[in-house]
Amino acid sequence: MPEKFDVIYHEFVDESYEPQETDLIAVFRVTPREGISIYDAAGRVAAESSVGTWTTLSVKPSFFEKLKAKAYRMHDLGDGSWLVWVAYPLGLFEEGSIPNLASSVLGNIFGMKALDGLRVEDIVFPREYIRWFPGPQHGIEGVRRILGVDKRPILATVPKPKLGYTPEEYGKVAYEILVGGIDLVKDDENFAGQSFCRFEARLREVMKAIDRAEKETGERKGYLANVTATIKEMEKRIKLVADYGNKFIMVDFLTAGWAALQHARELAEEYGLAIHGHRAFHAAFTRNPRHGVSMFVVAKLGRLAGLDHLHIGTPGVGKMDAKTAEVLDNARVLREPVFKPREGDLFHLEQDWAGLKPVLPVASGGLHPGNLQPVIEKLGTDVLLQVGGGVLGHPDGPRAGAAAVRQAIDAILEGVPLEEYAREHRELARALEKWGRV
Ligand code: CAP
Ligand code: MG
Repeated sequence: MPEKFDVIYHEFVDESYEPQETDLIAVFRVTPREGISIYDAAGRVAAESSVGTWTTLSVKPSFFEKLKAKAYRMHDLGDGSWLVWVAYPLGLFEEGSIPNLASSVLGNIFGMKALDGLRVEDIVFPREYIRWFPGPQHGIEGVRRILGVDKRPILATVPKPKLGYTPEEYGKVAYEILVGGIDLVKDDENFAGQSFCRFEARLREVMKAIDRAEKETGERKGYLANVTATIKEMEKRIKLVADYGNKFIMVDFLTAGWAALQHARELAEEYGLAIHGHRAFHAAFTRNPRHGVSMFVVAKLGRLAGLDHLHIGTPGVGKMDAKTAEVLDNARVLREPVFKPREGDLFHLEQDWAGLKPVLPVASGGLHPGNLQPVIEKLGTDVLLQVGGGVLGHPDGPRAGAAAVRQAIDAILEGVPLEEYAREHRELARALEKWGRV
């Protein structure tokens, strides 16, 4: 590497730098390529994600010095990778735009030749940055208020199979689920407005089901209607949801994009809707511990952008790959007013949310009445439990499946062992017979 080249990048490393209160801090896990020092690697990350480029330049704009990011701390993880802390001056970022932040800090740097791997573990937002964002409109309390559910976990079901229902069939199954005791029917992520089940026709049928189920049960019910689509279509769908009197929308925000989510959040404000955040696509970049972006960062951006619910995985059980400690950190960063890292956790920093409302964490993926207990024990009751196959797969049908989930919740909250409760509750007994318990 020519010396001059290195010097350019070293300008972006300053171990004596004390981060300012207004700086945005990112924590990277950096795996330098063989022959590249950690200084060179860290400097490249800070440079390319702020104002630097690969060569010296013959021009110097007036804000250049002020906008430089600084890699100010490096820690050897002893496995060829390092943690690197980079401070970004606030002036680097446009007000209120997650796409702009992502283009800098979650941008070109992942592809740099000098690195074998780069993972963004945390981004800490200063108060001044948070002020530019609305955060959740309803938050946990607001969602509980909409549904009239005080303390227990909120329950949702995705009718399975994922696709194939006509609007009428979907309405029928939605009714069974709701009347059986579930609070929310949730669309699957790839259920949009396909030819066999157009969005408005489905919405109409689900709203009829909600109406009937509310009258029969005396409980409030809702529909996590998947409005994810092209922007204009999404706008139409959000308005339709509000016109039909439903209080929720679902946005698959990583496939739709941050701008789509932020736009949905603006419309949700107008119509008073709560937003359910589904995260399909996340594992493409959250799963590799050496490269990509952590779910922790996605969760933080989700809170900033204003999700009311967000999928975070299932601790220790279920069908998706998830590390319990990470799931719990994700839940804490969504719910707590100030996130504090666990003892010895170097990957995360403290985050004061400056008053943004908390987001309801969603545990989903392979849940059934027999494995809800450890989820509640680990995540508590301020959680949304989504049970899809675990309701629709009940041997006696979706209504019995929904009842079994509700019975399992009652038993867990009353502290009664599931087997004992199942003696008096046939639906739960049949579910445990099929899936067992953990
Ligand atoms: C769950 C689900 C969710 C996953 C996604 C599914 O259904 O609807 O999309 O939970 O994972 O299609 O698999 P089941 P995550 O209840 O039938 O498993 O929540 O981890 O983002
Ligand atoms: Mg799904």
